[in-house]
Amino acid sequence: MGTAEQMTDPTRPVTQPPARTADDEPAAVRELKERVFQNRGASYPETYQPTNLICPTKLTDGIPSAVRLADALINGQTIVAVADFDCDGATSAAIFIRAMKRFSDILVSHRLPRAKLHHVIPDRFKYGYGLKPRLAEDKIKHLAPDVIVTLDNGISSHDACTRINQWKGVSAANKSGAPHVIVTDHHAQGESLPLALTVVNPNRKDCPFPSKALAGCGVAFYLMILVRQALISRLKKEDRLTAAASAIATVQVNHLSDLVAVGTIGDLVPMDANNRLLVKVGLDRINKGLQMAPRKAHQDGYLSYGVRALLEVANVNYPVTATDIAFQVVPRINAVGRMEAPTAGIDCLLSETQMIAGIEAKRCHALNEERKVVQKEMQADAEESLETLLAESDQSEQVKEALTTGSDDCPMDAVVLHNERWHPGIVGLVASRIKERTKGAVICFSPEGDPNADSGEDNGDPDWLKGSGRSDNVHLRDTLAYVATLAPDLMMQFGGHARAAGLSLHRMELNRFKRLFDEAVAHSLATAPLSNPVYEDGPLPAELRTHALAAWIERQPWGNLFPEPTFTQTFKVIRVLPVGDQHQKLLVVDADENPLTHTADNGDTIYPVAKGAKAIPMLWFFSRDEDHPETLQPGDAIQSTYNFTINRFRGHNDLQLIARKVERVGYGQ
Ligand SMILES: [Mn+2]
Repeated sequence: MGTAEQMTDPTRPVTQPPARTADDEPAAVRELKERVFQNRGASYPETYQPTNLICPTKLTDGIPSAVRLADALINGQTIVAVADFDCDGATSAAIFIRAMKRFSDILVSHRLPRAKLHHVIPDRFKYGYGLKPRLAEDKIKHLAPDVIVTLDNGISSHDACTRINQWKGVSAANKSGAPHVIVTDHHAQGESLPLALTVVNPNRKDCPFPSKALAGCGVAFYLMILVRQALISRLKKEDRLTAAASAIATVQVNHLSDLVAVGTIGDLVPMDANNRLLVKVGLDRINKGLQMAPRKAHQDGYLSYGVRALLEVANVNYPVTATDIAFQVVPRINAVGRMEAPTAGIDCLLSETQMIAGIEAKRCHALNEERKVVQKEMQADAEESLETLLAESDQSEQVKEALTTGSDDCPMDAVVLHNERWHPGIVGLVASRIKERTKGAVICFSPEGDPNADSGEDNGDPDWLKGSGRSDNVHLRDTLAYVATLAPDLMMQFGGHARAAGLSLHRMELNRFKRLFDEAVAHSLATAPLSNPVYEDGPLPAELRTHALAAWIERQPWGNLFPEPTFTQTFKVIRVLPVGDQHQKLLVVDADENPLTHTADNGDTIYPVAKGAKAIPMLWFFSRDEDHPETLQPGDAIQSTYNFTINRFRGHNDLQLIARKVERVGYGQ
């Protein structure tokens, strides 16, 4: 179905030829796009020019950090990067290592000494998250670093920084003998900053950087822009090194945009204007790279071997969308840390050959399959616990009714769950699922160590619980900070941001924590509740359902707080086909929003088919089960909220609606 066919569509209402804008876009299409962007606090059109990127020099401590790293590169010093294994941490590390290695290779080719670059990824079960004193002693000290750089972590590494500052004779380059620590992070700071050489973080209290939504990988990317600049100005000052300066100037940091897009989408940071720009540039480069030979795409900085291999194992084809990245690539990287092989994701993203990338991507894929099985069991446990908790609690009648009728909605402001069998790598996902039902703040605790680990293995302290929380109603980190002011001795540590946080707690304190958490959530709800904007984009008239519009939707940088458009309107169901055991495919045709004034014999409201109506398939996932094999009949009128997409399958490109919500409203005629 091409545009030509739509232009001559006889069912299309006869109107004035649509006014054309300067961009040769029909006014109705432009108005629709403007409405979608406006609903998300943006204005259409957006220009995704690199010059619109917020200036890197606005990051407090950005320049001194870059100068120190440039110095380390030029003098062949030892640099150790410390990251986490989640998607943001892994992409941050890959951005840092790949850019620094590129700079270093150029310097070496100009007869400067080679800097030593290492990366350290803590095993979550042994060392917890981020730079910790024990990790520093066990895994970093023996590398004799001159500079330690934290990526996507470090803002709460006070103890580790203090410990590292006391080291003697570790760094030959630094006068004190202790390595310099450069913290790069995006998580909110606590009362004070760690005692590091520099702290680059848009969320440190004194940082004027206007976007607070930058992910860890965004901070790493910005730092690399500054390091490039610092190297150029430093090398230019010495006559014998001006050629090296020119060579460094040819390095384009935006060649790492594929990693920035993956990390930014993966960390679920709000898609503000700056993040949209970063993601859009990355997506465009990924798609351009997909149409090039893998080697050329990797070398020219369009699509790295690692990201390509992850797309391949996930069966994602051109064009790659932000949704594909979020649901296909990110979980495969995240699965790795959760399933105890923390470096597979980073190894994949750092691959310099297609073969290694393929092997590592397959490991990520296999671990993700394993993760799905474990998660399913844990979710069943968590939901059972939730129901017991609800049944025992003195909740409102409304909640009890929701529970007894098996409805998904069980509104609760604060829920704390604990299960000895839960796996510490997955409690966050469980908390997420419970939060979808309660719409409040949820914290799930598991033992700190992996319950399935071999005994005798060093595996967390059995007296401590690891908690992971998600929230829709209050700022979770601030709420935990309030708990800490009520009971300063309670939590060993906590951190996070508005909608997600982690903490560790002695198991004896669980009941006390529950009580204080309830109190803190009530306090936050009264003083600073979080809002959850609802994005509704109204109806999508039949004449606007074109391939061009669907393709435009595919290319936009959708994400957290900037979701893909959802349209709502009334349809008549023409056909209902089961798909697999759980899904259905409907064929629907536009119905009039206004029902007829008379009703059917059985009292059903009757909706006439709309003028200019068109039939279109609608896929409705997870709409059937054993108890409800058929939920709709041909002839039914439904009100549906849906996304508008292109189904690309075996060379066919067919327009298709993906149902998000379907409600039978009557009969279609
Ligand atoms: Mn992060």
